[in-house]
Amino acid sequence: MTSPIRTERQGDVLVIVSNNPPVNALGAAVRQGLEAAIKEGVADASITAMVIRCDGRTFFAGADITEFGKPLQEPGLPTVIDMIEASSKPVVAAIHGTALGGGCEVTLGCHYRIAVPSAKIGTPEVKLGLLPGAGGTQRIPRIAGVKLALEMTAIGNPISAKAALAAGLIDRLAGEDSLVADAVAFANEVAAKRPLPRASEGIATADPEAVAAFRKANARKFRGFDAPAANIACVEKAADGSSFAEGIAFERAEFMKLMTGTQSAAQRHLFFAERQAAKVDDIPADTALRPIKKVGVIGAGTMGGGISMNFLAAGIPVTIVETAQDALDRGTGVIRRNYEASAAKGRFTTDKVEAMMGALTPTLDLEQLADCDLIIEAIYENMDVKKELFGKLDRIAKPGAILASNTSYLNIDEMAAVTSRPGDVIGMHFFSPANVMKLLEVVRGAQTAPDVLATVMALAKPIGKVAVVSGVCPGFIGNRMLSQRQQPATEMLMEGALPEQIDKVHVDFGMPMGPFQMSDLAGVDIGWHRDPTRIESIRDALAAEGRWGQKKQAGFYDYDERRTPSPSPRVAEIIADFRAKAGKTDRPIDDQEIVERTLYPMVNEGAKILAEGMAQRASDIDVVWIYGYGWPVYTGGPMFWANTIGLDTVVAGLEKHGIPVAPLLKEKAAKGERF
Ligand code: T1G
Repeated sequence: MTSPIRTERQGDVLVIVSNNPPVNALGAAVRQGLEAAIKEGVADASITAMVIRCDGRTFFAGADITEFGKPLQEPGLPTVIDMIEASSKPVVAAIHGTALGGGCEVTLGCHYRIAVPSAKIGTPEVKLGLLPGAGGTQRIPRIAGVKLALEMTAIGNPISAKAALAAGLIDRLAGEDSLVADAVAFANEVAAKRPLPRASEGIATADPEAVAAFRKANARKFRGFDAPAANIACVEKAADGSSFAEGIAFERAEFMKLMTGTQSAAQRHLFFAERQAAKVDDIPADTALRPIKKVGVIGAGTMGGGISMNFLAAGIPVTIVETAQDALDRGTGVIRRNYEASAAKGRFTTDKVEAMMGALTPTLDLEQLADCDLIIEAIYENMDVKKELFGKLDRIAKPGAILASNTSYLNIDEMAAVTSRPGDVIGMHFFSPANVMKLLEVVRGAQTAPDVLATVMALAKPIGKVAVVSGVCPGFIGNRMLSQRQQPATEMLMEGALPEQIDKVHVDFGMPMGPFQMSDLAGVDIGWHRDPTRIESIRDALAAEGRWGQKKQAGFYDYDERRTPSPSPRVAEIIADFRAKAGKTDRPIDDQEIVERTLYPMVNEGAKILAEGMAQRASDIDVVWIYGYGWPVYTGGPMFWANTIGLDTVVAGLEKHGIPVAPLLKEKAAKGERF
């Protein structure tokens, strides 16, 4: 097997090059190759310095995540990095792309670091439920201080080369197109310099105020996660006067605790699930895509506006259509205000805001969509109105234009059937707020053409979305499973539970909110028959009293002016009333029962969705729930979570409450299989 590592001589400098596409992951062969190359450089008397660089789009993007959970093949990364640092000759890291995780740690083992201005370095291990386990938590604080080390390790976002230079994490910037030459020149420059700067010999100054402030500022973000606290503890260890070796031993112990835990397994599952979701099994990866240079959006309401913002931010001009001038002005006004708010937070420059607004063409004339490559309708949910619109679009849109609906549950095939081009019709279900939520459910109609599906799937990343393919069924993947949670939750109100108890179980589980808080957010009056005299459910009773949710500061909860929910004595009365009228006597309902009757049915529905082929794979369902509904990342999504607790446990819980078990779930549980 050819080693992914080769060496080249440039004068007295040994250039060690990694070529391990796609991202130079530090797999076993790379580590073995690095070890051999360093040994070669140290042993060869004619070599005065070494440079480590990578071919392809990026410097080492970290340890090879596919090796995790498997027996370690020596040498481990810490060994290689210690060898680099111990080298008697200077080693320069030449960085381009993203030096992440173990890749960043390799640079910290080097004596000098040079990077192109576009490079980024970071330690995102916490996003995999881990920590930098090859010395990063001990070397970063010694070079850049505790404050930055906390940000880099416990939050995990990469920093720019410029910021790294300012922090001392890199020594100089190279020309964007002259990295190798500049690195070799740098190596020659420092070849004779001694002593060699070794990060492990540095001192990190304790900063307990910064640690306390950091913990406080991120408490909400870190809720439920194990890894952030472990990262913070390691950084503290680096600055509490312990020796480097003691710090490394502590780091290793914390790393292994996380590596063998369920959270990291779940977060690593999500890493690959997200990338897998982008692939459509029965469509070749090299399918030619349709060019999307101009997009039309119909409806300038909350969804239409948010959808437009995604394309404008990606540099794709948008024509937005409304039926009335005031609605159009209101819609474009919201778009500008949202962008200005983001600019105020430093997300966009004002020039960028003006450029995006400049690329937005508001119109009342549907005909103006005739030259669009993709047209997305985001009008209100009424099938007749949508079918009429698709009939018009069929006449207006140019040949080859993709016609998409943002419906959250209506039948895409019915819309396609009113056109002469059903192959060009597809669902693009964005989640509100559409310019923020990452999930895009791409609904594949019975006749959706492969290149149409491939084109829309490929569009997701440039517009900042994670796309998942769904078949045509009521509620697609996400809402279909969501509906399985609401019914049993309402039943338990009739049996003795209260909204705040049920919601607390979901929030403690890690969901952003429970079923009743969500109803109040969406609106208790959604789907209500509007007849206050007809009280057939608790929901009817609330709606009849005007308790329509947050917007009315009263729903299943009472809300203060800052929309903080509090349990409502009036709602407790209404529920008790209802139980009495229904002849129900309430009984104690414990939290486990709530989990079994509200979360297990979602897994059950997921199994049906899989069996019907409405989702390509179980991991897609996990991606939907994590990016669309805030399912806790550290459980990996509903299907992975079910695997973790055991499918037999889920089946037993469902059967205990008389809930019919999906055949696929029953079968897998019986065979001891996983999704
Ligand atoms: N290991 C294995 N495969 C990886 C990988 C990795 N580290 N990174 C990416 N891939 C695969 C990915 O699955 C995909 O495969 C292809 O590469 C392209 O990736 C000891 C413990 C670098 C910013 O967390 O963030 O080091 O789908 O689609 O959008 O302390 O990949 O094509 O088959 O994402 O251009 C820490 C993870 C590891 C960085 C590029 N490192 N990677 O993004 O491409 S833990 C990370 C990324 C660690 C040490 C610890 C991104 C990227 P496929 P892609 P991209």
